[in-house]
Amino acid sequence: MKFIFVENSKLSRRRVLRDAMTLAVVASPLASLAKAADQSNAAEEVTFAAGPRPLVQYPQKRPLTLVTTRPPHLETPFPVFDEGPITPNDAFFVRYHLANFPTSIDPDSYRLAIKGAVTTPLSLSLAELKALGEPVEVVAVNQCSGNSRGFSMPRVFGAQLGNGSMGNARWVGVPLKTVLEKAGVKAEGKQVTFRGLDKPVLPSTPEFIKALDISHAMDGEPLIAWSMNGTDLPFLNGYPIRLVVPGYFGTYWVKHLSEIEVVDHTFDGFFMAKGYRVPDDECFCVAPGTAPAKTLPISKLPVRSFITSVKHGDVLPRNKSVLLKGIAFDGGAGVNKVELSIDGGKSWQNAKLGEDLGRYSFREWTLPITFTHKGATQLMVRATNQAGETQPLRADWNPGGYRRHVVETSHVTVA
Ligand SMILES: Nc1nc2c(c(=O)[nH]1)N[C@H]1C(S)=C(S)[C@@H](COP(=O)(O)O)O[C@H]1N2
Ligand SMILES: [Mo]
Repeated sequence: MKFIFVENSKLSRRRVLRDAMTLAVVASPLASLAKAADQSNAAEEVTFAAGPRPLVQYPQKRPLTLVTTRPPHLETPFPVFDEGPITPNDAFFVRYHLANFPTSIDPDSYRLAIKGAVTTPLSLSLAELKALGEPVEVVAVNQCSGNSRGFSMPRVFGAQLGNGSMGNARWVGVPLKTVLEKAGVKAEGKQVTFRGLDKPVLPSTPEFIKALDISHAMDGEPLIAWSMNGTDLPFLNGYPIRLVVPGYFGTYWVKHLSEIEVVDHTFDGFFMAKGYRVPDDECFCVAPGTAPAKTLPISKLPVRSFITSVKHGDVLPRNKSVLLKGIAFDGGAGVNKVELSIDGGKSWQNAKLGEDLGRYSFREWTLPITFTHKGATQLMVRATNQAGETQPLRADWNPGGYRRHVVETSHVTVA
């Protein structure tokens, strides 16, 4: 694994990043891990099923769980989600599709282009972008479409992700709408496409370009964000600007955003027309192992919940109150109810919801439980949103292993 660094740096930020990158490669076992990961076959990559996955150290990050090295895909170690509803920047997961991602960016010469079916094409500096209007703020979950894919049965192709390809942060930026209004969208505008600075290594690899319908792009919700939890975006999370699409899967949250184009058709690039598609039916699922007849682009996050205070194999005391704790979230209807079952789903008890940080945020929940029966116990957690949507007891399946949101079960022992 090699990072290419631009040798020309009066900018301290650039130097810091460069040194940090160098440091990471030299001072960590990254090089050998990268090699090991490259040589492993697909089956060995499901290490969370077979044993613990290695932690790796990247710039501006604490050690994160390695999924793939080229391009980097790093997951948040699950215990981080028990620390609070906001995922710290240094623990936030990282996902790239293209190995040629930038390792050095000069904020002073950075430009965001707005082009296509607009009356005034723009090339905005970061200062100009930030001066376009009052900054807005949203706390929102960024979750990879394939989060938890590694638990799909039958197994599906693609990186075998655990549950750590998600995170919740406070994003600040300018509404995409403000930028598009400044450029003036022409009547023929049908979709808006987004691309970042990362490039394919091979010409045959498709570029990472995503699209939103013009109505969504103009509804005031998607942001062009430059701040995450009160500070600049970490480099690997899209510095200096990224798209934030509250309620939508992370695939739309284009990092190192450099080009916005209004197009007069439905964009048919690989990552819209071929990748990130789900069965076009009510459950976005098909019978396990079968292929859907019709698909559509993945969109909103389904309602989901996790127990964070307990992990598989934990031993819990009997006849003593144990405070169970976790998180729940959805695509923006808002979490309404979180229930727990300790008897395999026969009966359910309501948890207490924590502070409401907004309808796109993780919502903490707590529930004190006194276990009275000794032995193997299944803790199940199920959330329901304001729209009445809940989680299935048996996992939905689709060929991409996308949007998993089954009721999670933790196997513990009461002693
Ligand atoms: N430029 C760029 N943006 C991107 C991607 C990418 O490969 N390149 N991957 C997307 C996907 S699929 C996800 S899940 C999120 C992950 O965001 P993160 O790396 O900040 O966690 O970034 C999205 N934005
Ligand atoms: Mo993703």
